[in-house]
Amino acid sequence: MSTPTPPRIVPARFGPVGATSPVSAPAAPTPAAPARSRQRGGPVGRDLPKPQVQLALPGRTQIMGILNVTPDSFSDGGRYELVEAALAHAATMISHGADMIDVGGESTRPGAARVSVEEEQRRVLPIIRELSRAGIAVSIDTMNAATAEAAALAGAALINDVSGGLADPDMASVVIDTGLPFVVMHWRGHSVDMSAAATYGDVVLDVQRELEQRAADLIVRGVDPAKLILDPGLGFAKTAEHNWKILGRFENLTSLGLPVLVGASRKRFIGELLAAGVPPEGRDLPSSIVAALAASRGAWAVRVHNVEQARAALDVSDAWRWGANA
Ligand code: PMM
Repeated sequence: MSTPTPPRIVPARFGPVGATSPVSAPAAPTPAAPARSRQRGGPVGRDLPKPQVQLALPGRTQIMGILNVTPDSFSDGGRYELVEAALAHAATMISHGADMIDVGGESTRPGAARVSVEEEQRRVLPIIRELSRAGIAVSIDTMNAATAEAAALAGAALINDVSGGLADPDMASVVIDTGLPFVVMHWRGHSVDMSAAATYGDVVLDVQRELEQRAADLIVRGVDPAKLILDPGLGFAKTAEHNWKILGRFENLTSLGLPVLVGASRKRFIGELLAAGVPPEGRDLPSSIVAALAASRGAWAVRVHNVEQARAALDVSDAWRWGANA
């Protein structure tokens, strides 16, 4: 007779770490069951209610799985160009515990050239349509207001703009009109020339101040503050030293009172910790450790390539926090 496996202790719900966010007010909806417990047969299926993104901080850091539909992405370039392959990869990330899938059609790697809005939409819209039809929360990674708007119509649940609305003057209106949550990333210019903008006094205070200013500008334009998410933009006009300083003083970001998203996965500054010649996948373990550390300091979500590993790392961090609050 086989012995039943004891249930895993999964902290269901506990208080947020660090500053209380205005979007984590009691009225916030109860967080959904962890995505890993949702069994899905695949992204193509029956229509489900329009998926939404949880902005509350339930003490469980969420995972944004990266789906770059770009031929030149440094980490998975060219492999997921076909819609079917992209959908299959998204389904795998969901089964591994992703809470949402971040779909991007334009590479923002250092030095990358821009693609046309038409090409960007050709890459991302069919995927967004299929994923959201299947009830999967999709984030659209774009700097173009027209793409954000089209993605919202296709079912996207969040707009992730690495320029925080600076690249396209129409982005704020789209955010207001769609009512979707909006990621405001710290940004100082397009990829081709961003390394020249990596000059700071105190990088932590400068990034904090510039993000705060960006959020204030959007709020003045009419964006609902409860829809804003901040992101330090690791690697965007930042050296490895800048990135580590920002992570090391993470409370400067959470103290602004908005959810914070962290995108460290497989970035160059992670690779610099490793021996020369290690492939992008070799960056997953250190990336997952960064994810767990960011979670332990109150990150709302992490943007990652290897969802399975990040989920395990976050489970440890979440359980640790649960233990501290039990
Ligand atoms: N990084 C990249 C693309 N999109 N979005 C947010 N919000 N934060 C990031 O750090 C971020 C992003 C570039 O990384 P990739 O080429 O691995 O997607």
